[in-house]
Amino acid sequence: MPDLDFPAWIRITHLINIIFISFLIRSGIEILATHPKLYWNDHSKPGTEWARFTRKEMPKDKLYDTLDEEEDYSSIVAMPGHKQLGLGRHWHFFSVIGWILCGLVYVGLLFATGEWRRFWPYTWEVFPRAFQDFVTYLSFDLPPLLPGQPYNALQMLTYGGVVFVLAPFQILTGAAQSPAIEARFPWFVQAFGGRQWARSLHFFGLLAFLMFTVIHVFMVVVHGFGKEMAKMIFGAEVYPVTATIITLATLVGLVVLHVVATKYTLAYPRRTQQLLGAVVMGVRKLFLHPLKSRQDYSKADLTPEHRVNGKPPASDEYKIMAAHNFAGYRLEVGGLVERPMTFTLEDLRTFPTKQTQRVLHNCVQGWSSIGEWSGVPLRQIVELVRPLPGARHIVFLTMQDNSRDEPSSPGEGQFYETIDLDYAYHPQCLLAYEMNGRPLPLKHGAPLRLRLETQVGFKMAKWIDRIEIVSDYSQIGEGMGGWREDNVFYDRDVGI
Ligand SMILES: Nc1nc2c(c(=O)[nH]1)N[C@H]1C(S)=C(S)[C@@H](COP(=O)(O)O)O[C@H]1N2
Ligand SMILES: [Mo]
Repeated sequence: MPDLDFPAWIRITHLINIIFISFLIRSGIEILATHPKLYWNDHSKPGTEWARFTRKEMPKDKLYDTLDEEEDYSSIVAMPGHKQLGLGRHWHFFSVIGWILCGLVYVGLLFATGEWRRFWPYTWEVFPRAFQDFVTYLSFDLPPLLPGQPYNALQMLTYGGVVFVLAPFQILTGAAQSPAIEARFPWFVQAFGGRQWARSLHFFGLLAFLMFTVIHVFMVVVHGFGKEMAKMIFGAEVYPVTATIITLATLVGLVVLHVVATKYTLAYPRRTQQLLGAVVMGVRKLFLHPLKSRQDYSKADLTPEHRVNGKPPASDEYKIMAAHNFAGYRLEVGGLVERPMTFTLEDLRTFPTKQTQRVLHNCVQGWSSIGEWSGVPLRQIVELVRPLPGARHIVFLTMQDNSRDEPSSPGEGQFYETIDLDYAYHPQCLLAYEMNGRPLPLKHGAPLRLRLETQVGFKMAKWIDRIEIVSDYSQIGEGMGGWREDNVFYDRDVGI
């Protein structure tokens, strides 16, 4: 058996890994900031969080939404910081794609070259040895390497654990937070104990990575900084002084990269959204877009107080219509269709098919709730109006004007969202007029809202008054495909 060493590909992937991991950590903290509370229950019931990273107290006596709970974290810990969830998500998903690719190359080469044996506890002896090594470190001594191995027993188990346990764990708990994956494979999220368990466990994964990094760097210093860095840079214990200089220069480079990326992101949010979005969108279209929802939670699973996001329309017109149980409501469906149509709420309620679904709702901010929604499958409306050739997207225009209804929000104007036309043919894509067996409450979107269970919550427009089928959305609003995409730089096809 040849002695294991530090070939160039191990050294290079190690460096690339540091770059992506550091962006994953900061952007992950940005995502946490938008709902800085962790739960062990899928209802995300206010007050039941087991951890909170905010001092804000929410009012008990008036309607607030979860955007009011968002925290503004500094750019020093969060990427990019300052309540930029959309941009933080772009960085998180962009980095995770890079990180997984780098990890696949690394693991592939480990197995192709036999270097995987550096992590394989080839005898049971390794476990008691690792404990001895631990005691040795505690007595300020350095444990011996395993024979023919680059590591001592404790290093072997720790590094092996990070590569083969912690990294996959973090990928799986991340995937378990994707509405598309949860909707298609409900057992998968349940295997983790539910959506909020997955989120909490993902947070523990973050802590584990942070702890590992701190101890790892500390141990490199204990073992002899120059010598250890030489192994990471040159693959052998040579030129410790040069290695130290290169390391320090690399660290400065890493900090500069973070500072430049952060400043660029905050200065050019639209460019960042477009650049990173182009990469992330391709991957999501490939893996998440085709997944179809198959959820069927039980009545007992329903959330007693489904959480809320977005403030109801405050116009007199809406209030009067609501006071009359929406008798005057008209849903217009038009655009690039053969037969534009108008529906009253009564038309929708007496539609031949009424579909009911009990499903998990995932807000982009991280909270979840389980609700029962009933209404007309969107497919049926689309089939009635008959899209013309070239029709590709559906636009949902709502009665909510954010300049008026949510003046504290960073954007203005009418709330709208667009989805790809093929989503209308997904099994649990619904125009809902009922929730939990009752007419849709005002705060949940009365009289009509969209349910598209493989997507994050913000796509599911509430208070819909017009549906338009179009070939292209670039002329609508800022052209990014929705109010949140336009104003807070979210991504458009959000299966995660
Ligand atoms: N018109 C409109 N629809 C909207 C929103 C909004 O602000 N305005 N918020 C979205 C977001 S971010 C979420 S999470 C869901 C919340 O749905 P719920 O309040 O019924 O839980 O509605 C979505 N639909
Ligand atoms: Mo949301």
